[in-house]
Amino acid sequence: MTEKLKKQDYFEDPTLPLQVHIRDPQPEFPLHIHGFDELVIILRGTAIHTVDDRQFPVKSGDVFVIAGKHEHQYLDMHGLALANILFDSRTLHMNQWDIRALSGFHALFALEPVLRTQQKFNSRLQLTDRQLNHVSEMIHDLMHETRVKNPGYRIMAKGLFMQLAVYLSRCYSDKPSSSLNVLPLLTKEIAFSV
Ligand code: RM4
Ligand code: NI
Repeated sequence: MTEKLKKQDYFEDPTLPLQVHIRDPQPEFPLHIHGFDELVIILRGTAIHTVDDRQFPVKSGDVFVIAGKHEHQYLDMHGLALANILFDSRTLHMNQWDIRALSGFHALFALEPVLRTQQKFNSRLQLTDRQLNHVSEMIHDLMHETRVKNPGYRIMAKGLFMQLAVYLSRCYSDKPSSSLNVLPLLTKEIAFSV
């Protein structure tokens, strides 16, 4: 049976549905599913990412979301380091205000995780070096906020996470679409209709 990772084992603060883990390096870890979702930013190195029996090469700058129920594992890792932002989409209520109008948001957080096997991962987001540096700073700020726990840290952490989500969604919307990737077209329709 594939192991299911539990929220209580991976979230340090039960009152905050967000947790940043920097895996540098990412250790060997068995195939698993989660009771939460993961936003993964590959910081360095390469690996083969197994998701639901399909294999995708991943490398520095790749960004993707693993919804809890999908089983995954990193194999053949070469210097792999990643930021793993665990979040609980049921309690975070990300789908608010004008983030819904961003086609990249629907692509990254809703459609790509489901359609990735058909799209053969061509639909993933790949950050430029400049974007990856900026994202690393944002992750650092988010991690600091969740650790130091100054008054208001929860709303600040959610604000920083949403800022990161919007930034990544904009990067996704800006990325040139390839003929193999129909997601940008599909998500423009969705963003237009909400
Ligand atoms: C592991 C690996 C998994 C993640 C857990 C929380 O090291 O990155 O993908 O689900 O951490
Ligand atoms: Ni995982």
